[in-house]
Amino acid sequence: MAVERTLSIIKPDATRRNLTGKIIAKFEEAGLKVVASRRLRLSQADAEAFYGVHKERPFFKDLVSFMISGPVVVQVLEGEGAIQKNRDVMGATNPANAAAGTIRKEFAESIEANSVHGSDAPETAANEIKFFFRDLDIVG
Ligand code: IDP
Ligand code: MG
Repeated sequence: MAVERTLSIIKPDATRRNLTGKIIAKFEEAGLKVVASRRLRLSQADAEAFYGVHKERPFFKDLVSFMISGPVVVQVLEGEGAIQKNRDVMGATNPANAAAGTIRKEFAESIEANSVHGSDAPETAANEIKFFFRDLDIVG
């Protein structure tokens, strides 16, 4: 399988509970390598643009409010099949449905405050990485 890059976001519910290191350890244990990392606070415009694909969904407004409620850690993860591997480590969107050992099963508070974001396909991964990082900021 090819080496890929994917975008991860450690969400405000997780930074608030000081879980950044525990979550990064899960990525590293799965064979994913952090090749770029930055802590920041999203503006409302940033969050609306990033989640633009969901703007017609009933949860959009709440999701944006949640994502700007505290700092996030945006990261590029690299590895064999990184996009799917990251999704596997994250677990299902709703922690009630997430498999044992996944980040969302262990750490998520709710279907909204579910601790991590991960790109879902090669094209979204490329676009989401570009949203936060310049090529120069990514060092494999
Ligand atoms: P994903 O993060 O597992 O890819 P998406 O369907 O892309 O899930 O949804 C994006 C984010 O929107 C979720 O991670 C979660 O924070 C939030 N979300 C998704 N579905 C719901 C819902 O039914 N209620 C509240 N928030 C939701
Ligand atoms: Mg998604």
